[in-house]
Amino acid sequence: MTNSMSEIEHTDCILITGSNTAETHPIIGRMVKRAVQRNRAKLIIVDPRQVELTKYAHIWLRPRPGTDVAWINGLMNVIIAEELWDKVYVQERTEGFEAMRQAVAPYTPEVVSKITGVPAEDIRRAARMYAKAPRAMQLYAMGITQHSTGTNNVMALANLAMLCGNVGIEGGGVNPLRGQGNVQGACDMGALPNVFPGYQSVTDEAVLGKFEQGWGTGMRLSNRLGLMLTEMFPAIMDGKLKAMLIMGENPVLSDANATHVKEALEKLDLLVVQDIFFTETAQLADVVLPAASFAEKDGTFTNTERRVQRVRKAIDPPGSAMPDWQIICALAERIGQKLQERRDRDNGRNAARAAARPAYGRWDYASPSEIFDEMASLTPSYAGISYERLERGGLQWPCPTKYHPGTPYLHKGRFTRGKGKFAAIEFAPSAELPNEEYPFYLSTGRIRYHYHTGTMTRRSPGLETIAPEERLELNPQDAQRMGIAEGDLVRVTSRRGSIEAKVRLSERSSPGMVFGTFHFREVPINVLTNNALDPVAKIPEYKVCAVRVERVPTAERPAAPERKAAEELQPA
Ligand SMILES: Nc1nc2c(c(=O)[nH]1)N[C@H]1C(S)=C(S)[C@@H](COP(=O)(O)OP(=O)(O)OC[C@H]3O[C@@H](n4cnc5c(=O)[nH]c(N)nc54)[C@H](O)[C@@H]3O)O[C@H]1N2
Ligand SMILES: Nc1nc2c(c(=O)[nH]1)N[C@H]1C(S)=C(S)[C@@H](COP(=O)(O)OP(=O)(O)OC[C@H]3O[C@@H](n4cnc5c(=O)[nH]c(N)nc54)[C@H](O)[C@@H]3O)O[C@H]1N2
Ligand SMILES: [Mo]
Repeated sequence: MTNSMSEIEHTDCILITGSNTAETHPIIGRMVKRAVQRNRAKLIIVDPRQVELTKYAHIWLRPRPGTDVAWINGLMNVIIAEELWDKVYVQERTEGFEAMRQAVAPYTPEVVSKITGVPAEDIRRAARMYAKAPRAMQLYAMGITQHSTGTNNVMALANLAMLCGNVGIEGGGVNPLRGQGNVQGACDMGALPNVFPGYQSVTDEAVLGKFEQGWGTGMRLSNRLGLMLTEMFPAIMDGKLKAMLIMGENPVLSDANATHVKEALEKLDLLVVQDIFFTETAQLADVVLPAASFAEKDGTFTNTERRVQRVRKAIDPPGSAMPDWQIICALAERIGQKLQERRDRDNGRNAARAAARPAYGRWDYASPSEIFDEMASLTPSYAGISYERLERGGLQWPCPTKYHPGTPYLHKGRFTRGKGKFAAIEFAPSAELPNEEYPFYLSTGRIRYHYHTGTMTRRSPGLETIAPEERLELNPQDAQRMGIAEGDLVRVTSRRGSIEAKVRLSERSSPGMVFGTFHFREVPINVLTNNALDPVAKIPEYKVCAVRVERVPTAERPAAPERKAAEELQPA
């Protein structure tokens, strides 16, 4: 997030799009409810699904999935036409306005209405409400990013925020709600194919030199860009990638076009999986490394508002499980020894003598806090943070020095890059649209009671009692037309595969759309999803693909073993 969570309760207008906030970020969802009820903030929701927070919204726009650039450009079109934009801010703090103005000129409310299905007058109302608010905050999540146009969707939102002077102020901002507890921290630490910790580029010679020295590598570090996760599966199929270490991911259930993913993983020469449970992905592994869970180790998590917080070990890990950092160090040490032996052999030297020397950096850390200190010494945005300081509470980066209080919101006074840059963005349709053969939109996501592939939440008897099985959400109009009743079994088929699940009839999904989750291994919905990628972020189009829905006749139905398993799990 550019801004902080607490600012939600100190703003005049909140625009939420592509985020089922009340279910997926319940704490932030509560803050939004309070902002509306107690502080009279205006709430605009833009979502194809009738999410819980629409009950609190002043305006709810319901666009067709995958049409975000169109409505966002439409809002800007109105704001410019009605002279509601922040001219001083645009003049002083931004560049590229003219090109953006030209790009949004064709997106009149009437044109946008045709693309999105949202009434033109609603586009005007939303534009006025957002632009007239002294401070307006945007919250978004996967409904914006998980598209083949995800990067453009985000840039369009940034355009809108800058047009109204809402970046770099308290109670404003463009705020992606990060998903996992520590996904922000993982990115900050360089768990990306192109950067070191703190987003320092691997192609920058000065940066490379700094890390070689700081880590004591004794060799040049590679300046080559790695692959994104979604690029790895095709690379395996092409024979370019032979071995993989998967740590804390279950791609067999979570990645788009799952059949293809499984095929790729089976083709690897070596697959190592490091997880706290024996997952569907671990079942394909040559070696499984048991890891300790969050409650069984020390460390830090960096949350969605860039706040670094301590996590403290509460219980011992079971069996031979170890904290991830110890597993990584142990692996690295052995790999370093092997590399050194090979190098010495090539150089004709004595391998035994060589093995005694520390090679390829040091891996003998005594504690996570020692690792943190080394990282902070090489990472300007974390430089002022230490475990000692974190004892007194979390700190928000950038925190460049020991006495710096941390940064609640970014781009204050000036943008990190200097001037805020408008981009001219054109609407483009999703990679796959419904047609006669596949007439429905499939949208996928989450429910409140389960987490992702269910490795953890489906082991909780309480949650299993509330949500024991997948229920595909179908609009009652469609159901009636097709003779489908609540609880009926349907077969859903896309160009990539087919699954069977029971339906729940609900107005939450609009006619022509079905919604399902990826929480249940019995209904692996990613067999259906499209692995078309955004060209920049390489994120797959989880939120739009075309499917066919058919009722499965009773005679064809198998006994439902999953149902039984769920019942066995229920507490007596
Ligand atoms: N209970 C629970 N909470 C979670 C998780 C979980 O598994 N379970 N996972 C966590 C993680 S890692 C993440 S990333 C977050 C995800 O949090 P969210 O992104 O809120 O979760 P999703 O269910 O993917 O919902 C996306 C929303 O986008 C909407 N949407 C779909 N298509 C479009 C579109 O084309 N345009 C727009 N504007 N909206 C669209 C959907 O209707 C839905 O309301 O949740 C986190 N929180
Ligand atoms: N159809 C569809 N697919 C999606 C999405 C969608 O909206 N629709 N959303 C996507 C998104 S946003 C996300 S974030 C991904 C999530 O996809 P994944 O990350 O693959 O899903 P998880 O089930 O969270 O898997 C995390 C794994 O980490 C393990 N684990 C937990 N704690 C630890 C630990 O401390 N150490 C180790 N080593 N392992 C641990 C868990 O047991 C689990 O197996 O799914 C993506 N897939
Ligand atoms: Mo996520």
